[in-house]
Amino acid sequence: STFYERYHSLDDIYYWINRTTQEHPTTLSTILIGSSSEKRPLYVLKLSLNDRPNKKAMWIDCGIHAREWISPAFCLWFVQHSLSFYNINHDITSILDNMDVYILPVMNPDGYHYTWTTNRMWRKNRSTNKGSNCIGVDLNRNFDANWCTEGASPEPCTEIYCGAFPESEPESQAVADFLRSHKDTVQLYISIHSYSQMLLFPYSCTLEEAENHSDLLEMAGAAVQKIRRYYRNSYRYGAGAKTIYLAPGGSDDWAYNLGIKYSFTFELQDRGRYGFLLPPSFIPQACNEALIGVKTIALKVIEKT
Ligand code: 0X9
Ligand code: ZN
Repeated sequence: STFYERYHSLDDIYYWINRTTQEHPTTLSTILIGSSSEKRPLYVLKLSLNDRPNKKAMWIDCGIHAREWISPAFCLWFVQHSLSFYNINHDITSILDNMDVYILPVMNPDGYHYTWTTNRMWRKNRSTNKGSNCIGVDLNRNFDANWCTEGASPEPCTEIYCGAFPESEPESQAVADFLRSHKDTVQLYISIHSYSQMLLFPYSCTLEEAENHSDLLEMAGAAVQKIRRYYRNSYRYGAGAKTIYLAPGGSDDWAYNLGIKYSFTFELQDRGRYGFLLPPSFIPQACNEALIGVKTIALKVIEKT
């Protein structure tokens, strides 16, 4: 199997970021956006194939949740696909002609490392909590979107602990700071998770409909239909709160409220047979499904704007 058909340790991913940036100095650059609570660097890759005035951008983050290994695997897959198929594949070419892409391969490096060394099923980051012996905050409950209301927990020992206050964690703060400072160019926000095969959009933090709900629904529907046609695999789609559960403090809702009106969360394979322990042999199809979904949505954003 190739490099992209395997899961990689955090050190391997850091090495890959370094080497891939060096091999593509004109198109790929590394931006240090902050560091984790255990002081690991948070690197964003910027894919920029040309210099157009007023060029827009999209953001993709992977690895918010430590145990969802298919997620960082997708970010690497996406970069590799972009570098290999620009000017070969029509869709990726038009996307990269019109947009820069910011990719955060591992938002939660401490948790990811911990799943490789100590506890494969760890979800949260690895920060210590004042007044508790329990470790970690759920980074996808730590953003400032109806923070710590129903669907999150103020109890540090739970898997959905929201943290002491919004953006209390260096990982969520680094992402929020970066997006705040790039909100005039970033038109599309995508967050990659697993598992359950869903394509979600705002809101997850309230049962209310987003202002452009019908747009988001149509885009998600088109993406899911393409995945079904090409790979014979089905994904459910809809507003998060009504499709899975109420879950406040998520990055997608926060990015949406910041003004990034196209905001999606993918839940990749599978539907529960292997769950987070998805075997490496499933990586190619799982990533290609997400790739076709991301492309469909990105092309629609370009069309609309
Ligand atoms: O609960 C989550 O954070 C995500 N599901 S997961 O099984 N990967 O943990 C869903 C996130 C949907 N979006 C928001 N809740 N904002
Ligand atoms: Zn997740």
